[in-house]
Amino acid sequence: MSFETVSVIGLGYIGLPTAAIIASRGINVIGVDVNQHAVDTINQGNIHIVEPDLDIVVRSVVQTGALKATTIPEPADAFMIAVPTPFKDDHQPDLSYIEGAAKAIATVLGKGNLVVLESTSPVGTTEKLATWLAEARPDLTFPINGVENADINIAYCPERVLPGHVIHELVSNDRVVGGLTSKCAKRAVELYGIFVKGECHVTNARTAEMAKLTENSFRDVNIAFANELSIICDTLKINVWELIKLSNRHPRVNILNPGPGVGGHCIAVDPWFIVSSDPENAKIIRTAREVNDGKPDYVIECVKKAADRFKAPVIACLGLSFKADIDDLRESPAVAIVESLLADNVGELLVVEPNVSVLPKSLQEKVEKSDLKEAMEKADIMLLLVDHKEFKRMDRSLLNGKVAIDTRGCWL
Ligand code: SAJ
Repeated sequence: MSFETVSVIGLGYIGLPTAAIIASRGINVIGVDVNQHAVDTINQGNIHIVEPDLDIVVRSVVQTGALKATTIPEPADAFMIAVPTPFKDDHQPDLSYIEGAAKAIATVLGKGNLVVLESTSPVGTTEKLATWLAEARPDLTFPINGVENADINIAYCPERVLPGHVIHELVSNDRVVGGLTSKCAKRAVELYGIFVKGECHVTNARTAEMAKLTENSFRDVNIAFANELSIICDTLKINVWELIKLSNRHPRVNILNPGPGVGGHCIAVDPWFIVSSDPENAKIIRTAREVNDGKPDYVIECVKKAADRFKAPVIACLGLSFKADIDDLRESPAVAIVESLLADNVGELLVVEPNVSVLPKSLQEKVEKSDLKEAMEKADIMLLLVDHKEFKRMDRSLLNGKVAIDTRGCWL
């Protein structure tokens, strides 16, 4: 049976591109989001997030009528859930958005439907999703407690796309598809066959959930290794960037880059889902999180030491986003560092961020946004926080006579 109508629940950084790509393959797509502004923006053919080329795809599928956004779920052949899974204050996962999505779609579920969870989730969440749906719809059968041929198929298929490359990676990346039964997985592979050119690797839901957490934790641990090395190298007066470059010439060594800390809504969050599942045994994964979360404090101390050398230090903070050449400030270590320098009155701050038009609220009243030229002229200390292209290609001779603190290894 083919999929005539697909519904995507959650129209954010993952859901909207997924909905638009599926619609571009001639499928009728209903996008659902609780945010009325997002729904209205999309229905006008526009987008409420920043992602290269997404606007073109959305505009075209809205114009042809293939994609429609709404706040109220409607019946469909398949439902893909792409809602946020943040953590709470104690690093415990917050599954309330998934539970909310389950309750919303339960009302319109019909026999033969497929439900796929894409949100990054702790192991066991797909089983919970099945239970929430079953509680809401006692008239249907679900693939739980060994039921093989249930009315509803349920699978987990984590998103894996890199922000900034989403449109390309959505199609080209391999996918891991974990079914609650093998029939569920088979049906999900058919769904992804509509738009994925990469391979779909089939497993069970728990393994697929863990695969996603493992991928991001692997990256976090590797970055923590690099961040720890960067601090040790400062003590030993060694250039960590040169060291890593040389070490990576070994055929089996591939160390990632140190930085001011790890940001974004994925790598800095997902490892905690493993820690919360097995706190006693998740030692390296927890320590990596702590090392990366501690790096901003180390950078702040370095700036304070440098500032002590000046009577009235002027500090240019270059970059605010969580990584290069994007406008996303979520969980950004650069923002945390600037906030802390401001709170501690370390000096006069000049903040340069070419990718945003206004500074975040936490900074707005305390500091003006500067441009690079002005910052270069006035600053005693140049603090590079994000490796944006504008900073990488800047004339190094302009740094002469200034203290340069380069957290990204751009000005070697
Ligand atoms: N970072 C470093 N050093 C590095 C690489 C990254 O300090 O060598 C920092 C970045 O500056 C940033 C943070 O880590 O602050 C995260 O950036 P990222 O580029 O590593 O990852 P994300 O969060 O943009 O996307 C990741 C990707 N996961 C992996 O590469 C394993 C992406 O494929 C996932 O889909 C995404 O998480 C997600 O949504 O989970």
